[in-house]
Amino acid sequence: MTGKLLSAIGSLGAAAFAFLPVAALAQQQTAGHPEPGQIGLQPSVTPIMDSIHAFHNGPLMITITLITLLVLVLLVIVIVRFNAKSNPTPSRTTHNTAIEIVWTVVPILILVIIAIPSFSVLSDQLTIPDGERKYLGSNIFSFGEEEVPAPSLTVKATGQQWYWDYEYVDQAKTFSAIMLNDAEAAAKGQPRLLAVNYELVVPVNTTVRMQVTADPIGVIHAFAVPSFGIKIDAVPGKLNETWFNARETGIYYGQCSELCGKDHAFMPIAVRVVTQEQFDTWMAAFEAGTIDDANATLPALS
Ligand SMILES: [Cu+2]
Repeated sequence: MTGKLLSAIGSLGAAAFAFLPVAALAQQQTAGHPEPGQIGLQPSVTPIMDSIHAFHNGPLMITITLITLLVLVLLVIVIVRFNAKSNPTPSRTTHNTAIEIVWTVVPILILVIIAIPSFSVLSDQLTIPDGERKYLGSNIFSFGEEEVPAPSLTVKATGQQWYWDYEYVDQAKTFSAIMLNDAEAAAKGQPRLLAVNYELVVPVNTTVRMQVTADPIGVIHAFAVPSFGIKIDAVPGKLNETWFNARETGIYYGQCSELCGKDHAFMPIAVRVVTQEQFDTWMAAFEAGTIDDANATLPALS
């Protein structure tokens, strides 16, 4: 008896936990990396991540909440009305055509309703802006209302075992980004397991065409930066493309998001968004010298 009571309390507790994310939606973070105790998504600085926030906090959260409530109510009814004591002679029903149709059709309808904004966001992510096409932004049920300029910078990221190579394609400048150890990251004032020796530097409010591939004799990786709403596979021999346009300066971190081998967890992505003037100075110094010369033109991080 006590066991039954405990498991009933456990079910209620689990149901209550399911609603915690709703309470967390209000919280706002500014860092471009995960923070201790964080529950919600990382804050957005691009139109695509605006769409993902709106999709997650809107249709998805409402659907999940309603389904969880329905299942909770059904469970409580079963516990109260159909336990061995209050229902000693169970029904022998095996089929009920009406309810079987309902529990097949309703989930299909729910999936179709979720799929419409989901596919629209996916199409936005994978269509490089041409200056004409309008993007959803935070209004995922619009037919596109946000204008995005065509890309004026092309960056290629190549997944290596286990770090990232970057190339400014039009400037023909390349560098490798290697993760810093804990002491080096702390000295730089950057988060451990995310800080790298050289960040990818891009200008703010600029559409960046992001080309992603992997070492031809290597393995599959994935290039992901949560604050930008970017996640795309890095496949040997294939050039995948996505884009971002960050509206705030700062450092935004991501990680390889495809299990790729022993150091999969240790090939972080760090993108430093700077002003256009800072970027121009940085790129001029890079073209004239080394990446160290270029980074010397930027304010120190720590
Ligand atoms: Cu990887």
